[in-house]
This record gives sequence, C-alpha cells and structure tokens, in this order.
Amino acid sequence: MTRSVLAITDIRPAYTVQLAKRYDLLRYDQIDDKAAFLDRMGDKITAVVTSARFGLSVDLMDRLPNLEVITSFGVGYDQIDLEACRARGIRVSITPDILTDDVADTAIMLMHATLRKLVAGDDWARSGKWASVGPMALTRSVRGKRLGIVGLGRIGQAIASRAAPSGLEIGYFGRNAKPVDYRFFDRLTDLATWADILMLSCPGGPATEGIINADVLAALGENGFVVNVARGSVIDEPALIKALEAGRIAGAGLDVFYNEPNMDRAFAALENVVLYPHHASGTVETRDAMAQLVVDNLDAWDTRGELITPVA
Ligand code: 8YV
Repeated sequence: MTRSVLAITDIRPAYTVQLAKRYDLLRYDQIDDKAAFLDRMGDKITAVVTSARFGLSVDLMDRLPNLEVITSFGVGYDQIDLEACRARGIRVSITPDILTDDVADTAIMLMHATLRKLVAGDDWARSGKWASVGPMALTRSVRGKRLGIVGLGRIGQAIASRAAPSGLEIGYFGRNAKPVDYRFFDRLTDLATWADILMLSCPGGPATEGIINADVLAALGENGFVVNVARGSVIDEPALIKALEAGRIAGAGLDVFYNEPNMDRAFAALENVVLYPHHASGTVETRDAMAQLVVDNLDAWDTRGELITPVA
C-alpha cells in the first residue's frame, strides 16, 4: 500500500514532485479546510515532511495517531517537540553537514559586511554620494579582532576554521570545553567581555532562549558586534534593538529574527545592522542537497525502516 505522506511545505519543487511520484503526497499548505481533512485523513498519515522553519506543532501531531516518522528539511529542530516524539516512538530526521559550509560562509560574510559596512558602501557608490560628498566614513578592520563563538558545534567549528586564518583570535562558550586550541569560557558574560565580535551558532530552543540578553550586550560593549546565524530566539531582541539604537554596541549582522518573516521593523531603520532574510543555507547547491536528503531519508524509512540522518 502506498504510504500517505503529509507535506507541511514544499521543500523544493523538483523534489516535491519526486515525493508525489512515490507516495500519496498530501500538501497541507494547499488544504483549505484543515479540520475536515484531518478528520478524513489523519489516521492514514504515517510520515510528515517539514522544514526547520515550519516544524510540526504538537496539536497537528496529536491529530496523526499513526505517525511514524518526521523528515525535516534543515539542521535545526527547535520547532519539533522531541519529547512528544520520544513518548510516541516517532523518529525524526534532519539534514546536517551538507549546509555547514554555506552557513559558515554566510556567518563570515555577515561579519565582514557589518564591520566594513558593505551595504552602506554600496549605497554610497550607487547613490552618487561618493562623487558629490566625498569618501564614506571609515569602517572597522576584522583582522586582529577577538571572535567569541557561542556554540562550537559543526557550524561553529566551520566558522572558527575560516576565521582563524583571517587573523582573528577565537574563544567560545558552550556546555563543555572541547579538544580544540581555542579559548573556552564557561560564562557567557566573560566571553562577551573578552570578545570584539559575538558570533551565535548554537541551536535554538528553550535551553538557549534569550541567552544574549542586556547584560551580555553590555559586557560586549560599545565597540562590540553581534553576528547571528543561529535562531532569533537566542537573542533578547528588544534588548538588542535598544542597544543598537543607543550605540551601546557597535553593530549587528543578522540572518535570523524572532518573528520570521515578519521581522521587527525597527531593524530596517538602523544604519549599524546588515540584514539577511534567514538565507544562510539558501543556495541552489545546498538546498538541492538538503531536499535530496529528505527524499532519501523517507525512502530509507519506507524500504528499510531506518533513517540516514536521524536526530541523535
Ligand atoms: C533552513 C535552517 O534552510 O537548517 C536550518 O535549521 O534554519 C535553515 O537552514 C530553513 O529553515 C529552511 O526552511
């Protein structure tokens, strides 16, 4: 019998087509009367395809009594209740590693763009101010700065390995010290006091919610920068906006926000930020590889009852 698979979102059109050829693919985003659909189909669905952004709500999961597996497009799983999955024996797969390089490159790109004011410089040249007003204001050098990485997992280590050869000194904060040559801090405020640039690459979820708060930003200081490729939830966003507005920190490069895609509009009025629309893994190459891994995980589950890249 063909497996009924509920797709919460379109992962990539070509791959969604592949799924539709192999499975009875039900597109949740295209269903108007969701309650009636769940009454009719809820107990037939054994697999869900979703993404790091959409996850799976506990309410919807409760309506799928025969759910066996969730295959997610993305490495973060803060939008999936793993405890609820464990309790019901539901397995979860993600797409780790294949996005690490693009996310780390984006982190480095945002760091340079923020300190060197790339977007303001582009505008300075484009608008004709270069000719009419003169040279733009000086920027800040990246070389020689101290980079404080919050979360030295796969992505954090990839960021560090790119930053060290560019002449940055590396320190990090995490649950445990790792067998690396970088300096370990067991208190976040100590890392922020030491660092010139605070780089956030830790998982989202309750354990890291709001850990970059007003105290940490105060410790970073008026010459300090924040770069966030983790989750919006990691920063106390109102505190960050106030610090940026008041010049209590120097600037921020942000790929992620609290209420995506409805980012707080206060960011758009700030000149000391560089904004990116949660697009660190957003390349054709990486998104294709991620979508293929979603398809492969689902096939592995369907044919052999195992997952290629389960959540540990
Ligand atoms: C995803 C992400 O691309 O992997 C993650 O955890 O946040 C991004 O890489 C995005 O969530 C796709 O929906």
